[in-house]
Amino acid sequence: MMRMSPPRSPLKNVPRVPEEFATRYRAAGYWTDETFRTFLSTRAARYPDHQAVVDGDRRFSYREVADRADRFAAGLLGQGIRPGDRVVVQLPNIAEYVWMLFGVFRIGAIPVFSLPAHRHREITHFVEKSGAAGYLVPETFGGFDYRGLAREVTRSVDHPPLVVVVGEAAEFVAHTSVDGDPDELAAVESPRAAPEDVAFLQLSGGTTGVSKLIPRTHADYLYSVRASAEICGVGRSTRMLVVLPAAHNFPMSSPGVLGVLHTGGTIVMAPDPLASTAFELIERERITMASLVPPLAIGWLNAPNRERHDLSSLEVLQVGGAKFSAEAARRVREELGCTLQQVFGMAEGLVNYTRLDDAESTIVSTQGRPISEADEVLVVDDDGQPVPVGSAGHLLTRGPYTIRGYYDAPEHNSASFDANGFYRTGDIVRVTEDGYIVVEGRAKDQINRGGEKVAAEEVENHLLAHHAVVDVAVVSQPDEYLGERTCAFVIPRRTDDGEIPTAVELKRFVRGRGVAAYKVPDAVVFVDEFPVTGVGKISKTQLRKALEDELRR
Ligand code: OOB
Repeated sequence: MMRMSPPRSPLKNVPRVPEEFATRYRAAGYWTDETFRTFLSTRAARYPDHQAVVDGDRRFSYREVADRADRFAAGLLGQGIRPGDRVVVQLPNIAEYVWMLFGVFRIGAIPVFSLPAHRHREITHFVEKSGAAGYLVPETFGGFDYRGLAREVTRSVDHPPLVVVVGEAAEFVAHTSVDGDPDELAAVESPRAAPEDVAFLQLSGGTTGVSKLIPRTHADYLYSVRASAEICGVGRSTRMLVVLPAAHNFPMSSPGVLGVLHTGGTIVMAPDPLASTAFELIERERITMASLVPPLAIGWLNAPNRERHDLSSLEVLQVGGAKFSAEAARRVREELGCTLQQVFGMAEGLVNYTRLDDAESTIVSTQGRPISEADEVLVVDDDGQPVPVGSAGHLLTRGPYTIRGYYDAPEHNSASFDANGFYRTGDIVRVTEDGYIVVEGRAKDQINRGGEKVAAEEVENHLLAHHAVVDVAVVSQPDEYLGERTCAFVIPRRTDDGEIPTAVELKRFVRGRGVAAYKVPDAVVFVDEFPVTGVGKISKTQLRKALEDELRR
């Protein structure tokens, strides 16, 4: 099939770390010359026969994974993907994820990460915004046809990317392979891989209509990977179960897939997030470590069949992405017999961990402290003034692996970063005397649905597109299982005979717009008007309070 290549252009408007800081980060050894281009091949040289990836009955050594990455890289080149091209990666937790990702890195192309839950609307945005030349999808996964999605995406963009479907990939590699023609790969080694260049674009949880893309560099990200691996004690004997979507920042690098591969350990892909699946894998694969969002951790704690499995190999359970209650946190050591590690991080950079040897009281009641002594943390009031130690305020941060701005979003950046380059996280925290962070709440207009972030504005825009919606405000509502769920307050337009749409109809409408299922509002409440603030803006605080009062009743 003929394919129109997108006009090739380098990434534009990538905010950079000022040279003064870069010099400091290099001098301190945070930033090194390593890049993702050679990351896998150096590990393969160091641990050739060690098991790198397990996926069901399939087991791959470091050498095998690196060889497949090279062949895939050559295949991509053969199909016209070039250094600097963006490639949207939408793969589930399968072994192919690892070598396809490193195949993209190998030729100096730039992955754009997306989640298996994303649909037409989101993927189209990522392809267009990044100017992607490639798009990697599974054939089907979890009963969903990604080939159909890819067809829809290619039809709606001006410059359709090359679609690579896993499952067809074997054939794809075979007929484009450079087995016996390594020159093709060698040719792209020549442009120097610059460690301070953008390595990939990661997704932000988002607070606006569409997700912003986060430009992470080789140097900044690899620093967070190395330091995380050390803090979390991973090494050759680590066997990590990957339950959360592998492309999310937490399972990717905190210390995640990359931290484990960095140190020669083994990653085991979980095909689904069910507790029963995880328990079987922990027992069979002698898993030592896993990372979960709070609802999944609570699911493990409450699973009726847990006693039937031998979970004794499990040493560390990481929980993060959303607030883990102290009550649930306390149960981890008592009931699962392993050490809990709380992880409070963000794709924009800053990651905090409780340390494995912290006192149990610190582990259960805080969200940890920053990775690096060079992470700068500010807690300020609404006027930007620092609050006294121990008081709650807005968390701002700057450091060797925190971005200075989103990709190509100058306006958004001027609101999200202060004049000194500090990132406004939108989180309300307090910092204890000994430097541990406790997350108290959130100022950003986002719903944290069990770790999945939903930008209120994005859902509001979808609802506003419905002819019978006059106005809408999306807020969080406390939920026993998810922590928070989404509730849309809607002012409906009545038809001539006084009819208004139903909640089911509006939910179906949002889903029909081609968005990830987790963005469909959990509840829809029809109202005649919204409460307003003193200056006449919709008061989301009052709406949230109304929901809480209702729940209490
Ligand atoms: C992780 O990354 P994102 O980018 O999906 O979300 C970041 C936001 C934070 O700003 C905060 O609002 C929330 O998620 N969050 C937590 C939390 N961990 C993240 N809120 C309360 N307690 C926690 N432990 O979610 C992420 C990235 C790397 C490692 C871990 C999580």
